Amino acid sequence: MENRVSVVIPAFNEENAIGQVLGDLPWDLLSQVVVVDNNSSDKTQEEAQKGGAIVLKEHFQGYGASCLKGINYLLEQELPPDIIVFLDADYSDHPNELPALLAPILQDKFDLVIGSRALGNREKGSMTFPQVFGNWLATSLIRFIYGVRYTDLGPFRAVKTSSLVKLGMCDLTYGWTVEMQVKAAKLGMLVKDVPVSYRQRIGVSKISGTIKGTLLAGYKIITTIFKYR
Ligand SMILES: Nc1nc2c(ncn2[C@@H]2O[C@H](COP(=O)(O)OP(=O)(O)O)[C@@H](O)[C@H]2O)c(=O)[nH]1
Ligand SMILES: [Mg+2]
Repeated sequence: MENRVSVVIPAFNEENAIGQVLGDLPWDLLSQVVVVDNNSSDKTQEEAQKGGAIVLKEHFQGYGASCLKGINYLLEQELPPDIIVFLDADYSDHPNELPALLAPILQDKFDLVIGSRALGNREKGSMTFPQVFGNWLATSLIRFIYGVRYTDLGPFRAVKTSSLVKLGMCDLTYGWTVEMQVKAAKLGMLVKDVPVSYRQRIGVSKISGTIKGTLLAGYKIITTIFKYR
């Protein structure tokens, strides 16, 4: 397999973080880096352009909608990537750990590799208690219902493009990450968790840092697990 790798980064008001995320990516391994700006009211778009990314705009407010926008753009290219990597725009993930996510796909033919914060080094305060508990609950339910062991629903992940297309992703908001994992489990794809580091974000959290975001995300994640069983 050739290894053209592209990156999709959904971003909503991350002007102080996105430049650092882009700066730490291993660009020599990548063909295209796409930042999907989701109605940011700050300078996210300008900072992403300065950092060398292709910037797309998604008007429907949602994490999944933004990821889908990035995927569709990459699929329309003359030479679409073989692998697509997703990560967050808040500098919580460590972009220089990207090669560890690629290795299982390149060497061992895995379809989907999840960067697991549960297996890796988590900076104190980088995840809230509901987030840690929610990930444990969600991964336990997935193990029980689908028989596949995941340790996290983390945002930093790599997937073979051909497998991603087979998943037919459709969640437009918070169910995005778990939808990918349960569909991969259901289809019997080869999936693997690898440890990744996680640190306190730059700027303010829009999801886990708010009660509304936590409740909406938790509800969406649990209902998504049951939806595809
Ligand atoms: N596209 C898009 N991205 C979002 C939205 N809300 C948050 N994000 C991005 O999703 C990532 C995770 O959001 P964050 O606020 O850090 O949530 P947390 O990690 O759960 O605390 C960050 O890169 C955000 O910029 C949204 O409505 N649309
Ligand atoms: Mg975050």
